[in-house]
Amino acid sequence: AMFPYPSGNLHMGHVRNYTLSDVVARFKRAQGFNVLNPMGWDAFGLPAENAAIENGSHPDVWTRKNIAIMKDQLNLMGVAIDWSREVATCTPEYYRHEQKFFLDFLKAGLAYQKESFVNWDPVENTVLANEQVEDGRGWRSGALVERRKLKQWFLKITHFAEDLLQGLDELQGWPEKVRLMQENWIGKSQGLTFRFDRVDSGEIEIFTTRPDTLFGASFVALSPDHPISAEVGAKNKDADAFIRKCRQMGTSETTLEQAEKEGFDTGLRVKHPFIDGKTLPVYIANFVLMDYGTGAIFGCPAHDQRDLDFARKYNLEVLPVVQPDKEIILIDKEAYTGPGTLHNSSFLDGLTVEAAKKEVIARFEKAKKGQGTTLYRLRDWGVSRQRYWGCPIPIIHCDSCGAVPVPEKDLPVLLPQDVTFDKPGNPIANHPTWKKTKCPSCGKDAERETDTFDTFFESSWYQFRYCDPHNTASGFDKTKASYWMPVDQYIGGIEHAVMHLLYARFFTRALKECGHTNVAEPFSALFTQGMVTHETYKDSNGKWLSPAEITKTSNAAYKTSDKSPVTVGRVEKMSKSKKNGVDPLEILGTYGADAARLFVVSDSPPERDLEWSEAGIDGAWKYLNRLWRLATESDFTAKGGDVADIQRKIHRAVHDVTAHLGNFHFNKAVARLREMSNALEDFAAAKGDGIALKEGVETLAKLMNPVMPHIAEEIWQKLGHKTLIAEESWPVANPALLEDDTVTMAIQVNGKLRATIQLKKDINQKDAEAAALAEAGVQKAMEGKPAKKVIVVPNRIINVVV
Ligand code: ANZ
Ligand code: ZN
Repeated sequence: AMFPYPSGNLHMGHVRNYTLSDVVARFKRAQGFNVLNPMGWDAFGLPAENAAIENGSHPDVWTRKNIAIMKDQLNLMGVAIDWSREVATCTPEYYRHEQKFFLDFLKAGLAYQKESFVNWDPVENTVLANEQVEDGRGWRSGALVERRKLKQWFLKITHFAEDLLQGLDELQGWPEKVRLMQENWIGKSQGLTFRFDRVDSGEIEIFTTRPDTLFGASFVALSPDHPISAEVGAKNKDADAFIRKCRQMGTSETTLEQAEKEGFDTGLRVKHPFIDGKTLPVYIANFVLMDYGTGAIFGCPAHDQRDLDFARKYNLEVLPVVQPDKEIILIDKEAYTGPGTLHNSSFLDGLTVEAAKKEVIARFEKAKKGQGTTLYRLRDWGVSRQRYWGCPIPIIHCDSCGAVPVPEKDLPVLLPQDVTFDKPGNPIANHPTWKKTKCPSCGKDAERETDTFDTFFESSWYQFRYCDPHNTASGFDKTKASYWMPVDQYIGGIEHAVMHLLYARFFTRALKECGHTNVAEPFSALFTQGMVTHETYKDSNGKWLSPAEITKTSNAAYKTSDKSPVTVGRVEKMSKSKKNGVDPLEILGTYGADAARLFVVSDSPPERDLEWSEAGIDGAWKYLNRLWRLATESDFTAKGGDVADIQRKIHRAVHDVTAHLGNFHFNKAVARLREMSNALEDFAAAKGDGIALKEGVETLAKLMNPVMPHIAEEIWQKLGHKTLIAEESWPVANPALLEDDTVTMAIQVNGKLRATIQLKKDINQKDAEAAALAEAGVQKAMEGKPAKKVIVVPNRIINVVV
């Protein structure tokens, strides 16, 4: 399971996640697999620092306290975790190894420093990765992100762009949706890079994926951060003001995508490469990114929506050059981006889009003015954060030698404990002495890097650490890691589809390239569970109320304290802001862990959202009580009677529950358990054979154990066993008992259907004949005459001739 951030309390999402993983672990273990079900703490990060700022607790103390609490809660849930392998990423025992990995990455050219524009979160006072910017806002603070230029450390995830993309094909155990999201994030594009000649002098290099549309080009646009934009800005105050305005936006693509398209006409012009005498205006445009392609584009408004919006705004030419089939299309407010045939395009006329792309690329390559190019949208991973509660980046800055790696013998670079949070900015940078040191290379006074790693750094390799958690030499032993890895089944939230899961895939490749592992992919199968949701409630003033504050009757809801009316709102993901969360601790206290576990797996398929309800958890609890009564109040001494039917039911249940658990159809598995226990209850009520009944209840206990381990264990004891059910092996269905052993046979008298009859399968001729002749309907049709002949078609028809 994805390890939690130690916020201080488990929430229902955790309960669901860790129940699912525990069911898998217990089920596979019973089936005889060697199962590693570890747990750890993604323990660095901002909330600890915010708590320090708010209430003066040290992040270290706060985090450790939270870990202790949440560990207790996980144990209350009965999650079967191997705590001897517990990992907390904020400990030097853990993070020292990633400092070493980082130095190895540096040596291998997989880590580097560069000055770049970053997303600056003005509330959290830190840099955010593009992935951490949502709709132009910081993913945690919600503050509008600004663009700033800073020197940052980067990991070269782009080095593996193609491999990360190709590798997705092999991840057949991942949801299609997640693979698609990663594919889009990597964003491979094939196109052409070429240079326009400027009318004055010099060139502008652009990247396009649609070289076929070049005859429809009506402008060229530069990124505000393009060097030519800077040149223009240096001479022109208005241009400069426009560039500054653009910088107020973040760097993420979605921000740029959503902003209104704006431009500034530089007055420069370029020559059209294929049309003598034609020139195009050059704009600075807010929607052109500097770090994609060349930071400059040509716009073809007829076939690109952004370009069209831009052209309409600045009255630029809109010239269609691609038409679908034979129709002539008119471009008004919508660009045509589909396939078709070229026209208005000189030597391209009549070619398909694909053929025209090839032709244009060939011409540029021949003229040595451009070349076919493959681009990836994926950017290198900026890992520097200006925060305290993270792993120190093991670098020393020297005026003479530059950025010098901390020598391995000096690792770990420990986080200072004695920091204060009273000033804005980074507490380590504010520390009076910590950063002062000597250059390892020349011995002169130097300063430590005060940035810490993005916390996704820690979560990129913890799965390796679980394989060898106490290794002090190298983070983990290669052979031990190869024994367990890749993770056979990873379970967590869909919100990690891109960031964490892509970083971890990259990190594995980087570790491999540096010789730390032979493992190629970290997670061979991934399951993403749905959210836990709940109704929302508001009082008469529109204030959110928690489920605990209200009372619901069958047709109304009111506030428990003063009986005032309550509006019942939509079912939404449990959240603090809407107060619609339910505290797992309260549930565990009231209903017990098994009821909670049972409810979270039984109510809906694990990949779907689960709506939490009082009625649901109550139903689960009632069912547990029934199971308990079945196991403890049944008469196991009754003797005799037919046991074939109940045995068949038991074995079919074994078969189906096994299949459902194996396919993550946990809700269906629970439904089958219910059918099975119903059958056993009926059998007990009918005073069925005690030995068969007991066998049935024992089998039921084993089947329910992955979901309801506490009650299963207790029942096992009550049935007289001295062993643990957790150590029992999984029941195996007897194939002979899975088949129906009766058949329905039709009986005809002189060719007419007179009766149907249930008979034992493969019954012998004589018995079939006797049974048929004893049927009332048959006797009536025979009118007292003797049978001349009886023909039995085995398992199908009995023909009586009179
Ligand atoms: C001309 C053109 C005509 C384009 C047309 C599209 C349609 P993907 O698929 O995302 O790679 N582009 C190139 N560099 C850019 C940058 N730095 N910032 C913003 N836009 C950029 O898209 C590539 C297309 O996005 C390129 O193809 C370019 O516009 C634009 F009918 O060139 B196209
Ligand atoms: Zn030096």
